Amino acid sequence: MASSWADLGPHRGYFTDDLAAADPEVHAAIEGELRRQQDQIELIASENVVSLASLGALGSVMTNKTVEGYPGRRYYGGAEFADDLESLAIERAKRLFGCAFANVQPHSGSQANQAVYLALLKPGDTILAMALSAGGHLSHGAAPNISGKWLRAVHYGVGADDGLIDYDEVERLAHEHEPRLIIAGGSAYPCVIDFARFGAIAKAAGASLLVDMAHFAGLVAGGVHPDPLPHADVVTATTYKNLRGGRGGLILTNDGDLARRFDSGVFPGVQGSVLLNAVAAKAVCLGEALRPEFKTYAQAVLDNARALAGALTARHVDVVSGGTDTPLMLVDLRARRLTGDAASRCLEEAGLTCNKNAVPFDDQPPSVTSGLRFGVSAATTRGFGVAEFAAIGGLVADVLDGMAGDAAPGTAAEASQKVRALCRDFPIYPDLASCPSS
Ligand code: DSN
Repeated sequence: MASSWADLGPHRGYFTDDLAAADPEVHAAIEGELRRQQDQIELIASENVVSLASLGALGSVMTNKTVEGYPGRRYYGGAEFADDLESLAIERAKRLFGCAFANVQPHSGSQANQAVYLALLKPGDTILAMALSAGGHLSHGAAPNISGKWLRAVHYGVGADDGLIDYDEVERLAHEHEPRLIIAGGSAYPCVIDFARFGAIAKAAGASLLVDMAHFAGLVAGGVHPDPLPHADVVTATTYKNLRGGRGGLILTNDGDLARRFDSGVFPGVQGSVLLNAVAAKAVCLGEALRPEFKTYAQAVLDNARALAGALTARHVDVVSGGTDTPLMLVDLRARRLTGDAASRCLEEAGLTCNKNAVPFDDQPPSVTSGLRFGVSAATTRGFGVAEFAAIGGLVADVLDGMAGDAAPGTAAEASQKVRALCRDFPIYPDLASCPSS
C-alpha cells in the first residue's frame, strides 16, 4: 500500500525540476535551436520570432486542459478559464480584422482550409485555385494533399513573362469549370492580389471565394495591404508568419450562417480538442497586433521586403515579377544555372536561412527546384531596417556569385562573418541565458 506522496505521485522532481534538470537531451536540442535562431539571419517566409509573452503562453498550464466545442458550449467541465481565453482570442481577432466572426481553433492554415472545405464542399466538388507550381499552397488542391485527393482541383497559373496572375485566365477557367469554391492566395506569390476582381469572378460563377492570407495577414492587420474581407466569403490565415505569433490558424468571415458551418467544420469536422496553449499564444499575438507599434512593424516589413528585392535585383539576382508587395519574394536561379537546393545549403553555411522553392515553369523536381524564397518578417522583428536588408541582399548575391565562381575567393566566408556581426548587433531573446522553459 502506498505510504507517502512520493509513492502515489509522479517521479521526484516532476513538479519542480526545470527542463535542463529533468531532460538534458530535449533541453540540448531546444538550446541548440535558440542559439541557431540567435546566430543566423532567418529569411524563411513562414517564420517569425515571437515575444517572450507568447512563449510563456505556449508553455503554460493551458496545455493540460481538454475542451471540445466552443465557449459556453463545451463537452468537458472545468472550462471557465478556457472559455475566457478563447472568447478573448475571438474578440481580439474580430477587432483586429474588423470582421463579425472568427474561429481561433485551427491548428494551422491547412486545418483552417480543410474546415472551410468541409463546410462548403462535398467530395468530388470542383475548386479553382493557384497551382502549387505557380506559388499556390499544398492545401489548395495539390495532388498529394487530401484537398487534391478528395476534391476536383482546377488550377490557374501565372504569366510566363511577368509572373503575375492572369485574371482573364481565372475568369475563363471559372466559366468553363463552374467551381463551387475559388481560392485566392498562396505561399510563394509576392504581389498584391486583386480581391475585388476575384470576388466578381466568383460571384459570376456562382462560387464562394476563400482568400488564404497566410502570407500577408500581418500586413492586413497593420493596414499596409488591401483587406480581402470585403470581397471574400471567408478568409483564412496563419498566426506565425507576419502576425508574429505562435503556430496556428484562423478562420474569419462576416457571414453568420457560414460562421456556424465553419465552426462545425473545425470541430467536430477536422479537429478534436482545442490546443488551448496555442489559443493562449494566439490571444497574445492578436493583442500585440492591436497595439499601435504593430502598424510600424507591418510598414517596416513592407519597406524591408522592397529593400531586399531591390538589393538583389541591383546585383542581377532575378526576382520573380520584379519585386514584391508582400513580406516574401521568389528568386529564379535558372539564369545562374544553380538549383534552389544547392543555393539554400550554401546560404545556410553563411548563416542565411531560406528555403528552396519552385519558380513558375520550373523543370526541376520539388526536392531540387530552381528557386529560393525569401521573407523578411522574422529578421524585421529583430530590428533590421532597410540598410540591413540592403546589406543582406548583397551578402546573398555574394554567396550566389561565389557558387558560380564569379566572386573572389573567401567571399562566402566574409559573408558569414558579416552575418554574425549583424546578429550580434540585433540580438533576439538577449536576456535568455538558456531556453525559456529552463
Ligand atoms: N505553408 C508553409 C510555408 O509557406 O512555408 C508553412 O507555413
